[in-house]
Amino acid sequence: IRDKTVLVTGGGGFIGSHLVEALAPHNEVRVLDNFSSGDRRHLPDSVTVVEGDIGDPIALQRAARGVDVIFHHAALVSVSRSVDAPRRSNETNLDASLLVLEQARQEDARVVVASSAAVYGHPDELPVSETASTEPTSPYGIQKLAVDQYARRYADLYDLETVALRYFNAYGPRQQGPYSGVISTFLEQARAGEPITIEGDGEQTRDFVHVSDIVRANLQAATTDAVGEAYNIGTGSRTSIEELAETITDATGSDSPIVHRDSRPGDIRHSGADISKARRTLGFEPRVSLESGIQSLVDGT
Ligand code: UD2
Repeated sequence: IRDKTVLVTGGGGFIGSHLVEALAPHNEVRVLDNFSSGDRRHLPDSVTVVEGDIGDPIALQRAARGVDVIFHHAALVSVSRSVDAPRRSNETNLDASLLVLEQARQEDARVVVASSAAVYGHPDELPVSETASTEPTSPYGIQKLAVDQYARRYADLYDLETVALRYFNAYGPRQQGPYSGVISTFLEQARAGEPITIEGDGEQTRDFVHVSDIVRANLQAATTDAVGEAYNIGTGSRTSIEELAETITDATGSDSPIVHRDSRPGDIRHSGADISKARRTLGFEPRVSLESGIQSLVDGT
């Protein structure tokens, strides 16, 4: 997209900051972030930063004034924290998302919301399509499902242009910290020469999607005519955690041993996206294979 005024909530975060980078050269970009986990240093100078909570209506109003599109990426992304503190995560992930949708109504702005594979819980089919049943297994998943459904209903009820993108397992540069996902954990362990910790037997599978592919899906969602819809965003292929551990030791040349621990309570066994709807409707095509995505993380390119 070009020559638009856009707001990226959570623009200092992992996915948000990559999206900002893609938007900034051709658009007027605003970021609303409290930098609780995001980082200001990832933002280009041309971006207008509003520092504040996503749940603060005044900050949101200021950040959203006159925008054409809102990309809503501000969230508490930790599934385990949502289990420990469901109300706290609900405030940020659901209550604040409703504020964003309401603000978008005020501005008549399109909204692209970050939904998640977590809406499916234990998928009843593989690969899982958007019409599969949704039975989230965590407060986080419940919150994402509610946002996803609100987005759809705001399109019907108020004629708002909304799109929900259901991300599978995102990875890429700048993903870090305790809730960051298995790829960044394994890479850190491999680099430090520490044991690579597989939880359970390692036969569980995930659909790992590179953040640059997620960014392109967002740009496509910003212009599609097919609004009021949710789209799976993954690659369509699954990798076991065992295979992942081997790919990472190979790519890093690490001599870290691979060890097994207890599996995570409630862990999803298999997760993989049917992306035919996003392909057909958004023109979405993932470009980064897991091998090349990991290689570029290792090389720092
Ligand atoms: C991902 C998302 C989560 C939610 C969920 C939906 C991330 C970081 N999280 O959770 O937000 O959308 O999907 O289903 O993308 N593992 C190990 N060793 C480790 C760390 C993890 O074996 O040191 C295993 C873990 O037990 C799991 C798999 O790797 O089986 C993936 O774990 P994760 O935390 O990266 O992501 P996931 O799928 O639980």
